[in-house]
Formats: sequence, C-alpha cells, structure tokens
Amino acid sequence: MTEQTAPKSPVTTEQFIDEIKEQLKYNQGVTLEQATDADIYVASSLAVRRHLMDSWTATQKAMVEGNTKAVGYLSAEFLIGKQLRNALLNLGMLTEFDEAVKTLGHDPQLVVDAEYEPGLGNGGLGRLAACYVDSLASLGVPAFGYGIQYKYGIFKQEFDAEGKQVERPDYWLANDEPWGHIDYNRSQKVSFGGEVVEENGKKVWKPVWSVRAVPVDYMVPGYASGRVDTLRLWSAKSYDEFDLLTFNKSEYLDAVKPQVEAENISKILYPEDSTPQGKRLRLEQQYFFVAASLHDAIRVFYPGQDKPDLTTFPDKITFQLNDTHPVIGIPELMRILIDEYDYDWDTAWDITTKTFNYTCHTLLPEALEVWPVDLINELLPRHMEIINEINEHFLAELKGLTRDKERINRMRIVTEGEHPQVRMAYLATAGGSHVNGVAELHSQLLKDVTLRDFSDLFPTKFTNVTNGVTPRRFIRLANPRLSALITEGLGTDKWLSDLDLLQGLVPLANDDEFVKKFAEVKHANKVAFANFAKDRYGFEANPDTMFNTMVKRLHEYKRQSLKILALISRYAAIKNGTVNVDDVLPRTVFFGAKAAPGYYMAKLTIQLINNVARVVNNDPDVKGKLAVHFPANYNVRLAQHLIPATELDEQISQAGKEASGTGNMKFALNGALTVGTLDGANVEIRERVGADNFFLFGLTVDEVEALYEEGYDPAKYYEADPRLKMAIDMISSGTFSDGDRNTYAPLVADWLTKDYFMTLADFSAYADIQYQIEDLYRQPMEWNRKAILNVANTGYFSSDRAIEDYLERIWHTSPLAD
Ligand code: 26Y
Repeated sequence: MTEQTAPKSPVTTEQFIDEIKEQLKYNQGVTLEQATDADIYVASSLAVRRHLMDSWTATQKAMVEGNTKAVGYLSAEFLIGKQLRNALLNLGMLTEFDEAVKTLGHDPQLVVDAEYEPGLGNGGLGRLAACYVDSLASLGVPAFGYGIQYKYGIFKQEFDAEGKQVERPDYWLANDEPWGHIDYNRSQKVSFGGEVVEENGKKVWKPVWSVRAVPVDYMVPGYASGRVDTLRLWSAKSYDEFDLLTFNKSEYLDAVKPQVEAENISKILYPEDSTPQGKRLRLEQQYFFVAASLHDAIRVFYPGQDKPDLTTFPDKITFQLNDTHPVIGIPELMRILIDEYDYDWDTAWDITTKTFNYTCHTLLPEALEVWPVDLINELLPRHMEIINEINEHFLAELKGLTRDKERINRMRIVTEGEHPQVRMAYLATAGGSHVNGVAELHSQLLKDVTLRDFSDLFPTKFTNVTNGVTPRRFIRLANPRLSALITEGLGTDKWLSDLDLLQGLVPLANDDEFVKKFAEVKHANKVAFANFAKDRYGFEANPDTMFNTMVKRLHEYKRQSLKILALISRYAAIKNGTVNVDDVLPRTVFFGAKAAPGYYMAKLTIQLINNVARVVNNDPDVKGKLAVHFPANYNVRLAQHLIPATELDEQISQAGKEASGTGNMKFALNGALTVGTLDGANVEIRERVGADNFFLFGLTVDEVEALYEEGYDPAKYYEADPRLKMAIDMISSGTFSDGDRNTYAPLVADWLTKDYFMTLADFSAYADIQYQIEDLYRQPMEWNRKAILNVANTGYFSSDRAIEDYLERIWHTSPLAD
C-alpha cells in the first residue's frame, strides 16, 4: 500500500457547525436548544455522510467503467462497529467534529456514545469481514461487501442474580440509523419452493413464494484513499401480491404462509458461532442474500443489457465466499447462467468456477455445514438438481484423476444413503478457483486433514491468507495515546496506511525514555478503562495491578475453563496458605464472552466465572491481590476500550482448534504480551515478535494427536498436580455455589472423564508459566521493552497486508487507477 499521511478535512470547524445546524433544522426539525446528544449524533452523521457522497459515486463509476476487477465479499456477517468516528477519521475530520460539537454545547464523547452499535455478527468471522471492507476501500480496490441487514443482531447479554447468562433481543433498528440508505429502487426478487417442470426441452423452475430483497447501503470510506466502497446489506420485505401462487387447492393458508412471513428472513442473526444446526430459516437467509447479490452484480456491471455477455463476468467481479454460508451462490450462478441466460453447462461451469473462491474459517469437523437434500429440494428444487449434476460431473472428473474408489467416494459433494446431504465445503472447493485457510497452521491442517483428498488431487487450489485487522479502528481510534506515541517515535503518521513501518520502533525498545513514555501510555489507558468500567459497569478496577484479559466467544475449545481453573487454584493457594499473600503479584482479570444460547457447557462456564468473581472480589483475604471482572455483552465497543488497557492477553485454545484468532493480533498491536499455545495465528505472532517476547506453553498439535491416539485420561492430571486438584475440589465443594455441590457437577464430570480439549493436560504448564509472567512484570522496564517489540513486529497483521495477499494470490486484481 502506498503510504498516506492523514487526510485533510474537507471543511473548517465553522462550516461543519453550519452543516450540523442545517441537518438539525431540515432533517430532524429540531432547534439547537431542543437538540439532545442523540440529535447531534444523527445530524453530524448525516453531514459526514454527505462528504462521502462524491467519492462514493466516483468510485462506483470508476468501478463499472474501469479496467480493474471488483471484489464481492459475500458474508452472512459484518460486525462493523460504530460508524461515526471511523468516518471522521477517514475523512480527516476528527478535530473539526470535536470542536464543532463543543461549540454547539455538547460533549463529543456523549454524542459518539449515542450511536447504537450494529451487532450484525457473532465474532471473529464477522469482524474480519468488516476489517476487510475497510482495507479494500483504503487500498482503493473497488468492492462490495454483500450481506444481510438483520433486524435483530447478536443478542444482548445480561447476567441474572445467579450469574447465569440471559439473552435479550437486540432491536438495534428501533433507533435512528443515519448510516444505512434504503434503496427501494434497486430491490431484487428472490423466490423459493415449488417445482421444476420441463417446457420445450428446458428445465423451468416454478417457485411458489417470493421475497423482495431491498438493499441498504453503507458507505465504506477508505483511509486517505479518496475511495468509498459499498457495504450492501439486504433486508427482506414482503410482496403484497400473491400472483405467483398456484393455490387452486384448498390449502390457501398454507400456501400463502411463507409469503406472509417472508420478512422473517432478515429478522434475526443466528447466534451460533461454530455449531451449525440444520435450520430451514438459515438456508433461506443464505440463499436470500446470495441470490440478491449475484443479480445485483449483473445489474451493476451490465447496466441496461438484456442479453449481456456473461462470459466476461469473472473479469468484472470476483466473489469471495466467507465460509460456507454463501456457498449456495455456486448453484445459483449456474442456474442464472443456464436457465436465465441460456448458457450451456460447460460454459456456465467455466464462468462459475472462475468467479468464486472460498475461505474456510474452522477446523472443527462439526462446524462444516451440511444441508439435507430433502430441505434443499423443498426450498430450492432447481438448485438441488444442479447440485446433483455438479456432483456427477465432479465424480466423473475424479475418475479421470485417480483409481482410488474409496477416495472418490469420500469426496462426494452429495452423500449417499437414506438421508443424503450436501457438504457445502466440498461444493465450495469443487466450484471455485481457490480455497484458503486463515493462518499458516490452519491452512496446513486444512490440506493435511480436513480437505486432504481435495488438496491431494487439486494441490494448486489451496493457499493461505493469514488474517489481519484494521489499524485504523483498532489502533488509531481505540488507542489515541499509543497512536500519538508511535507517530512521535517514527516521526510520521504514515504507519496508519503502511503498518510495516512499525518496525521502525524496534530500536526504541532500547531507549529508556521511550520505554517510559510507552509505560505511561499504558497506565493512562488503564486509568481510562477503570473510569469507563466504573461509569458503565459499576465496578472498580485498580490500575496499579496487572490487567489480564481473555475476551472471545465462549467455547470449550478456546478453554476459558483453563483460565478460570488457574485463577481458582491461585485463590485456593492463598486461602490455604500454600502461597504467601505478600508474594502474589496483584492482578485484575477481565473476561468477556457470549455463549450460544443453546450451548449448555458454555453457559455453565459463564456462571462459574461470574461466581468466582463474586467470591474472590468479596474476600478480604485477597483484597488488592486478585480481582475478577466479567462485564456483560462484550462487543466491538468494549473491545476498543479494553484492548488498549490490557497488559497480558490470553490465547490459550487447544492446539489445532483455533483457525486463526484476530483478537490476538489486536492485543499485540496495542502492546499486550500474549500467553498462548501454538495455535492459529499465535504461531506467526510468536515468530514475528520473537520467542523471548511471547509466553508459550502447552501441547503442540502433534502432541495433542498423539495423546488422543494413546487414549487420553484427564483424571491422571487431576491426581498428579495438587494445584489442579485443589481448584477442582474447591468448585466441587460448593465454594462458588453457596455450598451447593451440584451446580457445577456437569463441568467437573466432563473435566475428569472426557475433557475433549485437554484442559487438564495443559494445566500444569499453564500454571507454571505464570511465575515467569509475574517475574517479568516485576521488572517494568523489561516488560515494556517486550511490549514495544510486540507492537513493532506485528505490522504484518494489518488487514491491508491480508487484502494485498488476497489480491495477489486469489483475486488477481488491483486498486483503481486515479
Ligand atoms: C454455521 C453458522 C452457525 C456459523 C456462524 C458463525 C458458523 C460459524 C460462524 C463463525 C465462525 C467464526 O467466527 N470463526 C472464526 O473466524 C475467525 C476469522 O477467520 C478466526 O480468526 C477464528 O479462529 C474462527 O474461530
């Protein structure tokens, strides 16, 4: 990426004041005296949006007329976070905004706080999609993010009096939403159900119900690139016509039901993170947004053409499938080409396979989506025919490549048997040009294990693109103090568009003055977080203790249980005098995690963490030494506050289970040290920051495999390490359940008898490394030197670099010329 200095504001403060006033008057119809913080938020957002408009239309024009291929990022989730400050940053208007709002008598922070965060994603995959559209725009690559504007985003998490998770609906659209523009004039019709008939030797799909997909456009401003891309999120609206319906039967009500309920399609985000269930509505959602997006792209790139030459489609746009969720796009494009535009099979297949690429985000076999053939038949009968035909063609192709019948059978896209299913990951691999994993280790395991047969026969399809995160939101906006220090240290702010420049900080890790300034920044961030936490959550966090954080979805493989067991064991050791309280390094532990509503073990773990926090925080014996806080409803906003204040970050998943992780990158870039396993992108982070500057522990992938092979017995570890035994016994004795011995029995039973993710096997190594961590923390200069080296050496994990890798390895396209 060509480095850019910060953009210059298109307006003066005075002009911006006038623009805000104008919006208040002509859009909202309120006087300045009446205006609340929320009014000022809406007015300034609308004013800012206007400044993006010219670049947005220019970018689209250049895209359609230009000679560079666009990118279509198809994703069921975009966890974009709040928009206002990000837009201000990318336009160079942060200062003008602050000044204008103050002049108007409001507090800029309260105005920004009035924005309601859109929760249109579950976690890593959704946030990654948001970082990627940011980087596409910042690099000047023409792009569409295509997804769904869910009416209800990820549930709001609360905790009840017992510390259990309670889910509340997140009706974010009940608030003013100035960023999304609903474009009723560019809607698409998406149909479902019915049957396939033959007419004049041609297959014709006669669906029975339809839904209107209405685009809601969000502008995606590039940082200092002058380009603004589009995030187009589809919203489902009912048609009031029933003309499609063939209800000559008495089943009128049954027939119209899906039509009447069509708007349900975009009503709610599935709150699962990696355990797909065969849900009809989810398949409807997937087809809904993918079909609308493909038709939209044809409309955009072949305006006004009845019979466009779609053999050029792959030169116009390349579609990235963000996990298997949009994979139904492969048979849909085939259907469009064959049924709607009369192409023959081979031509259609050639266009389709050139158009799509697939990113896999998991290693857990149970997380790979499969759809029952019966369900697809019912909702999308023509697609099922096409999938069957793809399967037949693919099996024929395989026969030309290998004589190994078993292998061919393993690779079937449509399984055999009484309840046949479609394996979406296989369909994606067969139907696209490239398949990538999201970190080196993950991509290797995909090739060696998950998609091994495919990689053996189609080795050139497979590649890696290690994930990345946007430095604009996660350094500049989240951590202005560190940003200023980096700019001071490097003598330029160009690092925001070329994160490799952070390397220039390496020598400063030996400059005591700089290290002290860095330490001051971290401390100021801790104080700021403590204030935020007091204000927002009502708890006191002592900034003079180590801030130690574990934030991510709650999942057994991520092993929040390892963290809580180690914490309990430390607490127990103080309580029974095994450890002298004066020798304990004061530590404040923060958790943030949502559990899928139906995930029993995860929810029980949340309850345990909350109750450990309650007991520990109220115990005078450990006061000032150990505190645990679990703010509810971890989201992008909380991430932006907590990450800059964190000194020690936990990335402790079982090796071979976390595809990449992206929180790990955000923490390292903000100067936290990581305690972690050799999993996902941790491996690459450690390589780059240096083994001395990373706290590594735990089994490796190979050791995990070997242990499964020999027969894993967790009870052995419980007996062998008294620290572990003490912790588990303390839970069993009812310490964290008011004396009730049964509350956590299912967790304890699982640890002692199954422990699939080997928490117990890694416990001792994890408990041991705490001594190293604490020794280092007692030498603040040394700790901070290492923290600086983490910042300096992790520029690679910018999403700009990731997008450049996609451009080169997968998309084969480039930024628009000026
Ligand atoms: C099928 C449906 C229920 C579903 C919904 C969401 C399945 C999966 C997901 C989300 C998966 C996810 O967030 N995966 C994470 O993707 C990140 C970005 O690549 C990785 O860093 C992280 O390791 C991976 O768990």
